[in-house]
Amino acid sequence: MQMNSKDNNYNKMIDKFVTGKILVTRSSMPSYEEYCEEIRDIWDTRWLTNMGPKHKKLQEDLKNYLGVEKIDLLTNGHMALELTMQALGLTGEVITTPFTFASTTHAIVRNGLTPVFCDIDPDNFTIDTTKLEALITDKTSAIVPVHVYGNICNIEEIQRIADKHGLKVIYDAAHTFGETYKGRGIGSFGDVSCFSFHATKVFNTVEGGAVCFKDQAFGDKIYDLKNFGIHGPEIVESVGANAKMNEFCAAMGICNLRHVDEEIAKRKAVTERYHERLDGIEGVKLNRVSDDVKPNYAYLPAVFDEKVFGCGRDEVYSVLAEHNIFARKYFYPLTNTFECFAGKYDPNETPVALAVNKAVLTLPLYADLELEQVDRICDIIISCKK
Ligand code: T4K
Repeated sequence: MQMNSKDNNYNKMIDKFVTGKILVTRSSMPSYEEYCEEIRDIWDTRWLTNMGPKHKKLQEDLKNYLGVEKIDLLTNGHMALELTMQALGLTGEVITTPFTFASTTHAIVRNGLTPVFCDIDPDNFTIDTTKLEALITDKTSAIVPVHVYGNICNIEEIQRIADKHGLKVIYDAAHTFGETYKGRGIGSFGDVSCFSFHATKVFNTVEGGAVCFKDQAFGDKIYDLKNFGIHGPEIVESVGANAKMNEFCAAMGICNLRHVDEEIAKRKAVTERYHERLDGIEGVKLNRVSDDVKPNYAYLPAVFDEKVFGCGRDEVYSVLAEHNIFARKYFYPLTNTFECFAGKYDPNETPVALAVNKAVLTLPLYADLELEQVDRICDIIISCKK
C-alpha cells in the first residue's frame, strides 16, 4: 500500500508519542467495534450533548458502581473540584496539600480562595491530620484532602476535625475510581468527592469527571453551574458555566465500565510483579495500600532513598529514559513551588512533602503492560543500585 504525505506525517506524530516507548500509563479502551456499536444510535438521534440518554445511563451505572447516593457528571475532574467549591460558597482559606496535581490548588485559587498548605504523611502521602488542626483559623471554610495515588486519607480524623470546627470536606478523589474504604464506596465520604475520568485514569471517558454528594440542594447548584443556570427554554435562574459531559464521552464511559474490573485485575498483576521484583531491594520503597482499602492499582510510586540505594530519583528517571522508559515524577514540583505562585508560599512549611517530591518516581503501570516489560523496568532500576 502506498502511503501519502498526510499518512506519513501522522505516522511521524504517532512515532513521537508512543512507538518503542513505555510511558507511565496507557489509556484503557474498549474494542473499536464495541465503541462504534455504542455510538451508532447517536447518528440516529443526532443527540450529541446536553444530558442525553448516554449521559443519563452512565450517571446511573456509575452511581451503582461507585456505591454513592448521588452523582453528577462533568467535563473533567478539574471542573468537578472548581464548581464544587463555588457551589458550596466557600470563603477565605481552604486547607489542602501541595503534593498533588496542579488542579487541586488551581481550583482553590480560581475560586478566589487562599490555599493553606498542610504537610503530608510520610507513609501514604495524604494530608497529615496531626498537623491539620493547627492550620485552622477563623477564616478557614473547608478542607480539601487528596486521596493521592489511590491512598485513602485519614477519613475519620478529618471528619472529626471538620465537625468540630464547622468545616466542609471536599475530597479530591481523582485517583480512587472504584475504591472502597471499610467496604464503603470512597465517593460517599465527606460533603463531596470529586472524581476524574481523564484518559490517563483507571476508568476514563476520554475527558470527564464527577461529583458525588448527599445533599440535593448542592446537586441543584452544581447542575446550574454546569448548564448556565438554565431551567427551561425561557428560564435562566442563575449565572452558570458550561461543564456538561457530551454523549461521545459518556459512550466511552459506558463501554469502559463494562471492562473496568478486568482492567483493575490486570493492573493488580502488574503491581504484584513490581513488588516481587523490587521489595527487599534496599533503598527502594514501593507504595502499599492499607488493608481497609479495596485498591484500584491506579499508580505505583516508588521512593528512592539516595543514601541507601546509592542513586537518586532523578538519576533513576534518566537511566530509564535512556532505555525509552518514561516514568513520571508525580508529584514534582509541589504546587506551593509553582512559578505562578512565586513568593506566595513557603514550601519549607511542608518539609515532608518537600522531601518526598524529590525522591518519588511513579513507575509505568497500565492494564496491558506485559510482565516481561515490568521485569525489564525492574532490571534497569536494580542496575542503578550502587
Ligand atoms: N486532581 C488530581 C489529584 C489529579 O491527578 C487530576 C488529574 C485532577 C485533579 C484533574 O482531573 P482532570 O481535570 O484532568 O480530569 C495527567 C492527566 O492529564 C491528569 O488528568 C492527571 N490528573 C495527571 C496526574 O496526569 P499529565 O500532564 O501527566 O498528562 P500527559 O499528557 O503527560 O500524559 C501522561 C501519560 O499518559 C502519557 O505519557 C501517556 C499517557 N496518555 C496520555 C494521554 C493524554 C495516554 O495513554 N493517552 C492519552 O490520551 O497529566
